[in-house]
Amino acid sequence: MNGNLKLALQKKGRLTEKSLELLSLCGLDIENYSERLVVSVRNFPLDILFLRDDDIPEYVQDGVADIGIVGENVVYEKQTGTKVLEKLGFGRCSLMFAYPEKNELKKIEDINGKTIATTYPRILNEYLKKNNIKAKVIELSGSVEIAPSLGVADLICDIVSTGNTLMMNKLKKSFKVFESEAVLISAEEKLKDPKLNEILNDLLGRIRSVKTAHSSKYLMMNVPKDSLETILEIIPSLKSPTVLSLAEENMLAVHAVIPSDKFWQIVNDLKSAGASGILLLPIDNLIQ
Ligand code: PRT
Ligand code: ZN
Repeated sequence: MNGNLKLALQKKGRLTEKSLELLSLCGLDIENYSERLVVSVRNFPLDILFLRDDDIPEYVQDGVADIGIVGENVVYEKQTGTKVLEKLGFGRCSLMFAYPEKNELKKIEDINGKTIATTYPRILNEYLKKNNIKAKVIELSGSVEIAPSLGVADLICDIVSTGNTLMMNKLKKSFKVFESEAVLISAEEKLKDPKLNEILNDLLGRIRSVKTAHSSKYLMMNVPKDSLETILEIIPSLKSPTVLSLAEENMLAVHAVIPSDKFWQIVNDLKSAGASGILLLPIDNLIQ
């Protein structure tokens, strides 16, 4: 016990790189981790444990790690009782039904009496029960997409992101069972050890600031003084915009933090209202 907070991450897989990137954006200086089980962070009281993603909820629940980063699909399938502290915005995917192209699946009731192959039997069974559907569930440990062509199942229930795997296996996607993204989990909402809880809150604050910064941009522009009111009405600002005077007397500079996805919706309105020299800049961190 060195007093550090212990974070479990996927050792090698789809979530590894994005998780490390998030920590690095949080200002954490992580030593070269290749092939090591535990790595310390140089400038933050955190030890990172590299594990298989399927084991992370259990290790967190048992206290081997205090917190973990894992897909919601794994959290809900394992049902270890861990709590989701924060959604992290990467590793997005859906658990979906898919069936051979030559067949039809128009309504969810058409699944009645069918055989479904999946690696997520718990989430699937819960969904079937909720929708009052009786079907046979076959649990496989991988390569679910080949089950229909092998004659093992009528349809599958699997994770889909781009849909390429389904296409290559001549399967059509159908109803969505569950949507997932990477999440930060812990055994309890608040850690028992107050020191560890303080470190966790520091980390959570940084993660939230990185998330807000990534979904925001810094907007700068020059506006004629008499259009200021119209311009301020157009800007979907997170906080009150900054208005600065310029050397040119009848012009002002307006600066605001806006949600990134709103920019292209408002840019024409800004121009029509007389804004010029419009600049949109990325933000590294945004502490609110
Ligand atoms: O070795 P370890 O057990 O740690 O890793 P793993 O192989 O079990 O998991 P990994 O690295 O494949 O995925 C980790 C997590 O990433 C998952 O639990 C999901 O939360 C998330 N994720 C995001 C995905 C996908 N996208 C994804 N596309 N997990 C799996 N897939 C697979 C899917 O199972 C299917 O085989 O990719 C295929 C479909 O992809 P598309 O793009 O062709 O639709
Ligand atoms: Zn796994």
